Amino acid sequence: AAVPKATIFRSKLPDIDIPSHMPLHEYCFEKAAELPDAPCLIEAATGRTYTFAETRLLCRKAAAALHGLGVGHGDRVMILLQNSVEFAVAFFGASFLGAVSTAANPFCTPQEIHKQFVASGAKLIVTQSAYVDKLRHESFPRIATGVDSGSGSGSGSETLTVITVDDEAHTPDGCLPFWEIVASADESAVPEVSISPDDAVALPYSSGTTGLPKGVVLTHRSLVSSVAQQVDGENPNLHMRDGDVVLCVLPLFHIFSLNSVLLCAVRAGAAVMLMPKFEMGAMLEGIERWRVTVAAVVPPLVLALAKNTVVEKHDLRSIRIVLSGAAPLGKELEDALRGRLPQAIFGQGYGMTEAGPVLSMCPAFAREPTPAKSGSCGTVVRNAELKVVDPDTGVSLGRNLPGEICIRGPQIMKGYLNDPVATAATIDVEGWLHTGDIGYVDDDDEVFIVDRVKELIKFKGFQVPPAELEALLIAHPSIADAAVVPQKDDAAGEVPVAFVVRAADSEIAEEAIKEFVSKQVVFYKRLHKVYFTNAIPKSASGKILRKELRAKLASL
Ligand code: AYL
Repeated sequence: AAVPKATIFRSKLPDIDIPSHMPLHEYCFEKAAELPDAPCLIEAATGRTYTFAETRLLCRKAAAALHGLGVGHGDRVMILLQNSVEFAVAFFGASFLGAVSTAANPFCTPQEIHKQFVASGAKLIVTQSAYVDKLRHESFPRIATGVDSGSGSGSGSETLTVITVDDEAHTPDGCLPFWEIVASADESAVPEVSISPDDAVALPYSSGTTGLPKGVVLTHRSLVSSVAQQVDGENPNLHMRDGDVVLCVLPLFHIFSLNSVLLCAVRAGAAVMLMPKFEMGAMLEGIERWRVTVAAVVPPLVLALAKNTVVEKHDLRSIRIVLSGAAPLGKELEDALRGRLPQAIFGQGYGMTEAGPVLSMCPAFAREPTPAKSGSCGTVVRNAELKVVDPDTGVSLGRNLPGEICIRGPQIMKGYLNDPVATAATIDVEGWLHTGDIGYVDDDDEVFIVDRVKELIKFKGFQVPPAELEALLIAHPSIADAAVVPQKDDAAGEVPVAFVVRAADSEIAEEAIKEFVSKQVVFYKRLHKVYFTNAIPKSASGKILRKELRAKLASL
């Protein structure tokens, strides 16, 4: 019998030419030549501002400095920083060399950072002095001293090269001062590297649809394509331009902010207003002071903006676009924010690290906007194909029928680092990436996400991989078996909770288990509740039946 043809959804915007032959830094800084004196990076708190010409020069100097430390084409650099000028400079600096940035949350525990450090094969770490103690944990190689640091020692050798971005006076023992090595570097010493579009440039970690966090190989082609799909063309889907000021309060170590804020803004010639962390008062002051025009947010931030009364004390009328993404957002909240910021266009983007990351974007953000409904995640980006399949049979579904969302296009990841099995389970032989999200496309081509079939738990947009917590739990001698599932939460969207089977004769208490986990993980992975049970429901092949546990939770 003939295979029925798949229903493929495309953008209403025409395809564009994507310059995917260009390395990411060249592509992003293309406008810099036209706008040398326009602001590129603004540090909100201090007002320290770098123009496009200054930013590009700093990035090239950083590239020269990294090169002097032995970083070359294909090498990995770990960035362990809050949002800062230095984050952007280190990222682009590595790109100039054909090197790859792997960024991690500096609030992670030493064990968590170490796992990513080892898995990524990072050659050096750029961080703040406040986090250096984490790198002195026994699992890491000894931090190189000033004498043996410049030798280009790789991750296989016994010493670790650490660059700290703080004032020289505060450079911790053995670490290299970022600004000193960047200032003294000669930008003309950046080697000529021939970068292929298929070379990696970013290596974020994500657990995808199952299991532990894995390195997501995003190439120059992936990120150039994804940024182009958003901000390029005569009628860009996400209209940003010079004169815009883009709020960068979401962490750059997460792909949402890295891609849709930093990379898109630089490409479009807009300024990036950097804030090291989310603090309501400081954020509102920053928006007011720097006349922010585009704000990228996550649902908990939408909640704060919609409900917090201090918002009324600030003039936020400069904002023309509010982009929410990374987690589901209810229609009520969306409408509440619209009431607060009536002049702004409010909409969502839907992304997944592995997908490059953006799958769909609100069409009302376009230069020639078309309306979008409350609660929708917008329409599929241009130069890409989206389909919805029955999660059990794989059969393609038509409009208004919920199923697993799949995406195909030049923007998706090359694969997981050193993990062909996980890659093949996510990207099929026809090139479709399976998201593990359940959604449908309506009569107006708008994408609605209704559920998630993958294990992933999202706490305020942060990834909480259940498999990671389960591995920790079953390592405890008093625990025989465990499963971690999401529980709905008003403030965080979802929180991780555990079902635990105590070991024979053990009477371990809920608090002890929570504490045991808390000590080993970053704050958003902490367990909010432990339910003791006699057995974890599993399939014949041993897979945890998470659906059953979620149902059990709902009935508790
Ligand atoms: P990861 N609505 C519902 N769920 C969402 C949405 C949304 N708008 N966006 C992301 N998710 C969920 O890898 C969904 O389950 O990347 C998805 O598979 O940390 C998962 O989060 C992926 O989580 C943008 C807009 C990037 C969004 C993003 C999301 C990056 C999150 C760029 O412009």
